[in-house]
Amino acid sequence: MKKKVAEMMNAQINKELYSAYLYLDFSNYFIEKGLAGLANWYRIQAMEERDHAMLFYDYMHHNNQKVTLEAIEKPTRDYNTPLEVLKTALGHEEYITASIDEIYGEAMSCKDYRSMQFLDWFVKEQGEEEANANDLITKMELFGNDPKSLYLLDAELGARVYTPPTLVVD
Ligand code: OFO
Repeated sequence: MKKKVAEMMNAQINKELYSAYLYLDFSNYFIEKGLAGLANWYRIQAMEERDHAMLFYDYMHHNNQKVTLEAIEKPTRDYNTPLEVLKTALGHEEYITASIDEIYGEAMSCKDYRSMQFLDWFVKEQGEEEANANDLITKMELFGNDPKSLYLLDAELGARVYTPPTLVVD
């Protein structure tokens, strides 16, 4: 693996762990607001982000690359409503998509086909992440101002269960 690709993947481990930390704090926020379903949804999202970090971690080690774990930034609560949380999530996913695309571009420019194949899963995953974030915003805009509808939406999100990633590094 080329040095620059390895450096970008190492940085991505930190970004994915930050995603997990950010979403855990979203879960924390929703517990405080009495919205246990949204709290559940983001707690599971945090678990998925930890999985994403571990996929990069495993891929690096499987390719004899040194992994350096950096400090994880503190999430800042710069939102005041559930809808603002969901919009923050979408903005964050767009940032992660751009980051994955940058690594992909670097791998492509140095003909690192193995890394491109590994990253293909993340390219698809980011499409799903952004679609989910947009879907939640739409639902919150439609139903968030009506307490009964919000209760039902929260119940729907409370049914989400954790599933491990379909990608395996071996
Ligand atoms: Fe790792 O996909 Fe969200 O951030």
